[in-house]
Amino acid sequence: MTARPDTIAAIATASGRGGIGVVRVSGPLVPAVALALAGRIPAPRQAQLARFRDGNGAVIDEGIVLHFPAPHSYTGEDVLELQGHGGPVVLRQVLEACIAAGARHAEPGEFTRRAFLNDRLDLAQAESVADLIDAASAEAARSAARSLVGEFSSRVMSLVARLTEMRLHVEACIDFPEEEIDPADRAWQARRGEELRAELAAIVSDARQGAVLRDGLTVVLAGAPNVGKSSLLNRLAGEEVAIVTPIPGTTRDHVRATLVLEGVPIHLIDTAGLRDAGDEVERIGIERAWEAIAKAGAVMHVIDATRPDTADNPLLDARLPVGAPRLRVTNKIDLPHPATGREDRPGDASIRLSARTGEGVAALRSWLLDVAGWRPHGEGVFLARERHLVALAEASGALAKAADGTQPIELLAEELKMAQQALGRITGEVTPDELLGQIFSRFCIGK
Ligand SMILES: Nc1nc2c(ncn2[C@@H]2O[C@H](COP(=O)(O)OP(=O)(O)OP(=O)(O)O)[C@@H](O)[C@H]2O)c(=O)[nH]1
Ligand SMILES: [Mg+2]
Repeated sequence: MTARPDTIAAIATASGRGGIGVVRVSGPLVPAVALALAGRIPAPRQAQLARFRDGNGAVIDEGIVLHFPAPHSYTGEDVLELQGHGGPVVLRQVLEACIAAGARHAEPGEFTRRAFLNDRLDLAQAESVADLIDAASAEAARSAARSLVGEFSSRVMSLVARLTEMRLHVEACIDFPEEEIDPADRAWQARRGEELRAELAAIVSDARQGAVLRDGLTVVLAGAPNVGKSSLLNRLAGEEVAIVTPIPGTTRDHVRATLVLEGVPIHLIDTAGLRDAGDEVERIGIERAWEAIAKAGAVMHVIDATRPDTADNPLLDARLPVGAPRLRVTNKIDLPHPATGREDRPGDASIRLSARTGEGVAALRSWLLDVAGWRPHGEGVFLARERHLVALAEASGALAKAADGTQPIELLAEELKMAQQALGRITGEVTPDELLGQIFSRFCIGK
């Protein structure tokens, strides 16, 4: 037996003054609250004009009442909306009248938590409610809306369904000694494992872009001393955040600036020029530069067009985080420079610009937006969270082991189970014994 939930109430609109303001109430006492404030229980889902009264019968406001009986409401419980005038004092009085009628103040997120507990939303959808409200750009809002209507969840769940099917197949083979398992079965499993891995990789890529829309992208400016990293940072930031001098080794500590492009936060980190020499302070600065590079979401390798020797840095190539996009930025093209083209390399994104004149910087901004996952009319990107990425990575690690194809079938079964559990955490499902039921219903006959 679960305890009967209590009734919660809160001002649902933003604080401050506005044309209208809404107090929302959810729980079993909704009819009593409606009677106390509006003098009647409004017909379901019909806007009705009413005077809102406090406990002494004094009129607080006049507005619209809306009643959504359970379970067809946001929370799945009885819900009452009191839409009055949007002044902070009047809204507080309406809220206090609801409390006097038996409701209590809602905690942050409590309406949405109830929606999840009552299966109105899954976990990923519930999270996207907050993301939609917090969205800093139209693109982030669109991505959150896609998660809210369940696009992210349904892709995860369709993957879980296919994973379940594969698990059934594998579990059915487990009762047999290894040598008696039909090689065709093993081949089917290997194929299916590969398909699932590819689908998971596609989801990971969309989710990763979505996470960048939400949290921003960290981009490190790296390269030899004096190539113009700090000048480029200043140019992008639109202000003199970093010291610029003709002396190689000017920058030691990181200099940070956040740039907001189309609502997407880009966190830029300018670092010390990479070289062997230097005093103690510079050496520490360079060590820190390597640390920043190792953690970067993307790296700009800045090259001096007049000094082709700055184009090569095998160490930089080796120490880039795997999967982090890298851009070769050839700077100082306003100066006479040899036309070697050595700074460009096939397969690498590259841009030629001048931090001094600003030529080519627009192309750099579009590269940053592109790498951050911003699309003009973005399709398919989900506003994922770190938690989703961790779960997806875990599932993908387990599937990679499962797809190996050589391991004993018991281990394969175990890896698949782990992959499924990791994915189930995204939508908040807890379905441990569900699989057993399916096995019995589908495989117990004769096998
Ligand atoms: N002509 C020209 N000069 C530039 C350009 N960008 C930077 N410079 C000059 O190059 C010198 C070095 O610039 P910085 O921005 O300090 O270079 P850095 O890469 O940050 O150097 P360190 O911090 O020492 O690693 C300065 O004298 C700048 O004025 C450019 O696009 N054109
Ligand atoms: Mg510098």
